This record gives sequence, C-alpha cells and structure tokens, in this order.
Amino acid sequence: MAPTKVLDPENINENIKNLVYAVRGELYIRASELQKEGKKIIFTNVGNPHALGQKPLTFPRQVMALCQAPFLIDDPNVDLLFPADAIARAKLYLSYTSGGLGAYSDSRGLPGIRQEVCDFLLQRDGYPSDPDLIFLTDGASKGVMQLLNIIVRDKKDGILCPIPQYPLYSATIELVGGTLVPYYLNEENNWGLDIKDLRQQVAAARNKGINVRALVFINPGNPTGQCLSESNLRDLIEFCHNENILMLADEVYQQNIYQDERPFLSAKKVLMDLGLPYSKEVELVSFHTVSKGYWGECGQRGGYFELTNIHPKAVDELYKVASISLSPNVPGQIFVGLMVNPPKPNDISYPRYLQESKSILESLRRRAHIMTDGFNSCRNITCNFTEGAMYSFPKVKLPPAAVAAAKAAGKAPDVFYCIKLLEATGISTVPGSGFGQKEGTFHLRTTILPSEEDMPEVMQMFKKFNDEFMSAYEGDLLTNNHHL
Ligand code: DCS
Repeated sequence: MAPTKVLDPENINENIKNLVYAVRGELYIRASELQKEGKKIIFTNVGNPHALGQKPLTFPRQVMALCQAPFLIDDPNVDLLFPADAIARAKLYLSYTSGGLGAYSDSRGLPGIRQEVCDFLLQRDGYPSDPDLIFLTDGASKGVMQLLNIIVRDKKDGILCPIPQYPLYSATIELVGGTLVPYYLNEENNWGLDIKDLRQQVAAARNKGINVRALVFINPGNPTGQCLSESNLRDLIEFCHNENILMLADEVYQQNIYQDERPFLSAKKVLMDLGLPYSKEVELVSFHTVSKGYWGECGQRGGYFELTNIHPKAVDELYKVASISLSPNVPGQIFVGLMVNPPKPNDISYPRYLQESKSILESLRRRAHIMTDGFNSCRNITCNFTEGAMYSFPKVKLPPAAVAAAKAAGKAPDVFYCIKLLEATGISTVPGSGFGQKEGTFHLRTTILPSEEDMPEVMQMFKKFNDEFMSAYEGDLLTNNHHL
C-alpha cells in the first residue's frame, strides 16, 4: 500500500482546512465552470474595477513604464512620448532604489516613498507621521495578515470584527488560530455602529475567557457601504481606550465616497483631535491600498499601514516579520507613491489626471444610486444606500418555501438564491453568509462596478430573475414556475 501523502488532506494544518474565504468561494467556482461552458458571466463578486473595464489613469502608468524600462529615459525621443513631469517622477523613483525595480528594497519599503506617504498623511489629517512607522506592503491584505499574526497568540485571543465583515478578517483570524468576536452593525440604522452591542459582545467574550485584544473596523464599509460619522469614530476610540483594545482601521475605501454629509475622516485624525490621553495611548494601525479609490490597481499589489502608539519593540518585531519576505514588491511601492502624491495643479499632467480621476469617481457615484434604487424597486428586497466603498448589500426576504427548497438541496438559503441567480442570469455575487449576517436574515453582495452602460441591463436581468423566483416560491405561480 502506498504510504499516506504528507499533504494528505487529513494531515494539513487544521486552521487552513477550517478557514473560508467566500469572495472566491462556491459561487465563484460555479461561475468559473459556467464560463468554461460558454456562459457569459458578469463578475460582480470581487471589487476588481479593471476586470470590468475601468481604464488605468495615464500618469501613473507613464511613470511606471519608464521605471520598468529605464532605457526609455535615455531615448532621444522620450520627450515626444512622455510628459516631462512623468519623466522627472520616474527619475526620482529610480533614484530612491538601489538598482531600479529589480532590486529588493528595505523590508518596510523604500524610504523615499514612505516619506511621500507621511507628506500625504500630514496634508490629509494635519498631523505629522514618522516614515519609520510606515510599512509598505503587497496590498493591504498582507499588512492585515502581518498584524493579525503578531496580535494573536492562541485561540483565547479575540479580535472584534464587524458583522457583516470582509472575510479577509475571518479567514486570517482562523489561519493564525485566534477567535473572531462579532459585533453587529445595525442594518436598520444604515449599517451604523451600535456601541451597546459592542459593549455586550466584549463582556460576553470576556466571560468565556477570551482576551479581547483588537477591534477591526472598515470605513467606508465592505460589504455594507456605510461611512462612519465623526461621533461614531470618537465612540470607538474612547471604547478601545477604556477597554485597552488595539484598533485596526481598514480605510482602503477612503476615496470611494458617494455622499457629501459624511466625508471620509481617518481614525488617526479623530484620535489626534481628541487629544490626551487618547492621542498618546490608543494603539492604532491604519491600512490603505492602491487597489481601490479611482486607481483600482488591484493587480499591482501596493499598500501600506501606519503604526500609531505602538510599542517600539513591537515595531521591531513587525519589522523582523516583514524581513522574512525581504521586500514588498517594488512596482507596488511606486504605485503607492503615485497614489499619495498625484500630479498637482501646476503640473503638466494635472488636467488629464483630474479629468480621468473625476470621471471615474462621478460614474461610481451614479452607479451607487442606480444599484440601490434598482434593488429597492425589487420585490422582497431592501437595500441601504452605498454611501461609500464599492458594494451593494441588499437584504432579500426569502419565502419559507425557498428556505425549505434550499434545505432540501443542502444549501444555505442565500447560497441557494445566489446560485439560481447565477445560473439564470450569469450575475456572479457573493451570498451574505460569506460576510456574516444576523440569524434569519439573508443578503447578497454585488459590486457597483459593471460599466454605466451595462448597469441598466444587469439590473433588469436581476429584477426579472427575482420576480420569477419570488413568484415561484410565494405560491402565485406554483404550477408553472417550479423549475426555479
Ligand atoms: N480591506 C478591505 C475592506 C477590502 O475590501 C479589501 C479588498 C482589502 C482590504 C484588501 O485589498 P488589497 O490587498 O488589494 O489591498 N477587497 C476585496 C473584495 O471584497 N472584493 O475584491 C477584493
């Protein structure tokens, strides 16, 4: 008999077996199969704007092209092909490296770019930052993973996560062997923070012997799309201060804001504005990325985190962990530089940059409205407005007969609904259970990223499917529609 394989599924790391990452889960796999069979799939399961046709901004790609191919800078025709500010910026970035993009950088990233991040933070928040407390990362995900890895020691260590949450958190907490402590966002109040529930959850977790060590919040929210108010942020900071909890501020959607009442406010600014003792005592890590905003450069894998009030020896330990991977990818770092330091009003490339970025953002704002309105016009569906980020998270009231049919098919009711939707229309979404939802409620997440041109048709297909589904399971068309 052949010996059992070392990587026998029974023998691998239990944490890996247990973790679930729904954004690339059952629905995504089924969508990929259908695509192979020739069905047209609309991939609204991932916030991946370029995959749905968004064009890259010109200036950053010009700079990147020159950085990748520095011989072009010496070409006599370079001035005909590239604007002077792109050439100057590429030269600057190359001067930050020790041998161009092919050389490893410091494990926290290139010092010149970390300084650009600090300049951006000073301008955004009005408070200075220290380049040694900025870590550049391969996307925000890597940074979140590094932090969770250093925070969690064993199963008794708890991390507070909003529910619904983005499954990077649930999956990584599982991976590093910790415990997710949920706190529920209030859907009836536009997915706002419910500090009372938060308090109760912490008390309940502590009663079970969990050390609640950190709190994650996502602002603007994924999948929920809400923007936190200043008073919400203050409450969170005061709460974490009183309870001695470290804050993980996921602010990757800070440029994706589609209303004017609550502009983005960083946790760092609100913390500093609060003054002593908070500003010197609350431990805060803030994350950002080039994947979102109007950049949408998901494939470039650029991000950073900033450490505030973290013990210097813990910073050293994080640096050591980052060193194991030698260096974040250098092109991704350059994208971070370009994001935090875009062309300025007197630069040659400014008008084009402004036009391109504004048109993407304005279109996203319109799409946020089209989607929310579309969902709210559907039978048995209610949906909070997407105030920010890139997603719609409608609540679907599933008829008991549909819940029973799902059970008979061995599927969670929302998974059942999303698979039917996919098979009928090609629209690939993620069931709410992948993010967490209140017991007995069902949701789905879709991005607001289909092009404006395609959006009416996508919403129409959705509405038609939903009408037929509801009719079939609410009994009014019981006889001829049961094939659903
Ligand atoms: N944090 C949040 C809240 C996110 O939504 C994402 C990506 C990340 C972090 C990580 O992004 P990067 O590693 O690319 O910087 N969002 C995924 C999602 O929900 N759909 O697409 C990607």
